[in-house]
Amino acid sequence: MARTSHRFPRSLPRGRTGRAALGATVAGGLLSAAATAPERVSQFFRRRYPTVAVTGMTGVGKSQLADRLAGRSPGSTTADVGSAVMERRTRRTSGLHGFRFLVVPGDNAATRLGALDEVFHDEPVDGVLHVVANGYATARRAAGTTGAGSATREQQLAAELEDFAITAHRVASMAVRRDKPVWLVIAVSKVDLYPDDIDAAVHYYSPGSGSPFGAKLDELRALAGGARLSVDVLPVSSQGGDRNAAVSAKRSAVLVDALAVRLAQLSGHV
Ligand SMILES: Nc1nc2c(ncn2[C@@H]2O[C@H](COP(=O)(O)OP(=O)(O)O)[C@@H](O)[C@H]2O)c(=O)[nH]1
Ligand SMILES: [Mg+2]
Repeated sequence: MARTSHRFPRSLPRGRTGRAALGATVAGGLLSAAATAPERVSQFFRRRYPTVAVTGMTGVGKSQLADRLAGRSPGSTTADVGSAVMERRTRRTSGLHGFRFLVVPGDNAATRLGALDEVFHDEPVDGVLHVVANGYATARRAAGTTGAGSATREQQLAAELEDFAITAHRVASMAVRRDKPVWLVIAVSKVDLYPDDIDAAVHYYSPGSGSPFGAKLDELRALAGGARLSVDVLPVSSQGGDRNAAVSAKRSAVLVDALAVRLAQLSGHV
């Protein structure tokens, strides 16, 4: 309780007034909301869930993973694959141990820049879940072109790296502005597509691994200051149990749950 109420003022504009004054504003706002509109009260409580930016390039599986983490069955959403608008998902739990996920569009459209500003600057999130797919991002055709997307795995890995460089820069500047550590979880997704190479993939995406991605992470930690940024790397599959799937539905659920547990630990829930 104390923890969540303490962090609440962060989502309000800072700098002009002190924290005590902001606290009073919040309390007053709550009371007047309670008197007028009950639905706004529930909105107030939802806002106290830690917020998590879900980043990563288009086609890596951000939306499906956010759906799973929020307890929705994938496909229950109407969002387009490669959505250009920020998707919002809430993981509700008993007590206040839920999360709010903000899925940043992966395509480099103007909407993406706005979304990045929102989650890393305007209303900085508590943590970042960066999704990668070991080169298995679903290739999408650019609007107006025909034919199947034909990027090779090498090209996809290069694209993931380039995409991460943009996000990493935003994470670094958020970390240096902030008075408490920022956490970053790399979700190595779609492991059902490379079941025998999961360890190698996790290694590739880990700090200190000597890989191109590892080098980017090392750079980010140096820039942010090591103590200000924690990095976790966890494998996950949002899919499983289909007839030819290499990962069972149960195994997929175990991986998604392990990721959720780690997010909860990093948020101080447990
Ligand atoms: N095999 C497999 N496919 C996945 C997984 N997660 C997502 N996908 C597929 O990858 C594509 C992109 O997923 P989506 O969540 O829309 O990616 P986003 O663009 O990052 O939001 C879709 O066709 C999904 O069905 C996964 O864990 N395993
Ligand atoms: Mg999406």
